Amino acid sequence: MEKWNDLYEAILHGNMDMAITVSQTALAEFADPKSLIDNYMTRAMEEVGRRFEQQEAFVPELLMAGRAMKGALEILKPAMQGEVSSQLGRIVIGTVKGDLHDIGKNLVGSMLEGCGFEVINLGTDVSASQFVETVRDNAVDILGMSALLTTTMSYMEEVIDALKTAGLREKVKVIVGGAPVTEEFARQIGADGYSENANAAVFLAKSLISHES
Ligand code: B1M
Repeated sequence: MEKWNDLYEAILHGNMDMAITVSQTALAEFADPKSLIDNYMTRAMEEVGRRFEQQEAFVPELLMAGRAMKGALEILKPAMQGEVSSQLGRIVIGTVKGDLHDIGKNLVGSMLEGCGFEVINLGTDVSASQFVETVRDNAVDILGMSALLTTTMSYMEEVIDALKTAGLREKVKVIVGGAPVTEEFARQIGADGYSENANAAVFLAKSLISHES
């Protein structure tokens, strides 16, 4: 059994108390938070999703797993935020309208924050006008959108169109992500970048900022 397998089991079975306790123990033993997330927590969520697809798990199980994952992330978050010497840029992120999935988006936000970006997190179910107003009023460098549903990912294009209508498209870089989103889809809708996971989102954001200056 791998060392922190209890964390995988806790999230898979939606046991938030156990997920929190194991995360605390792991940090006390100097485990790397990123590897806990990648090797145990995200894998558990993938397994919950697989079971849901196979009708071996249902919405309450998704909810409980999501709650356990969030509880553990709250414990790990402070340990992911290293020394930040300068502000790299300002990013607004949100999950698009109609979509309530926020675990991955929050993970991306925490990693960006930990790596020196100022992050404005608009939450879930974010409309095009909320994105546009936030970009307009806050001198935002990058707009990041997340979608977990095939039915909501198309809304990303509506947000990009709304930015164009507001005359803001050239002022901000747009990045997209989420399980159903692909590099090709990002290109099709006219985004500036796509990333598969939170680590890659940080690299992408840094590279877009450095090309700007
Ligand atoms: Co839902 N759900 N869900 N769900 N859920 C999925 C997405 C699903 C794939 C499950 C399945 O069928 N296998 C399926 C979508 C099918 C599809 O569209 N093709 C699904 C469904 C159908 C639904 C409902 C419709 C179920 C129902 O009610 N009948 C419903 C929809 C509600 C709504 O949004 N309107 C629903 C509801 C829920 C819960 C609320 C119960 C819960 C969410 C809790 C929460 O987020 N607060 C939930 C959960 C937990 C899941 C699964 C199991 C796990 C999602 C997750 O948190 N993953 C999911 C199955 C799966 O994804 N395997 C599923 C862990 C997270 C770390 O990964 O979010 O992918 P992820 O984020 C990654 C990358 O994608 C990327 O980086 C992150 C970190 O590495 N990334 C970005 C994400 N955003 C990014 C943005 C970026 C860059 C990278 O730049 C800006």
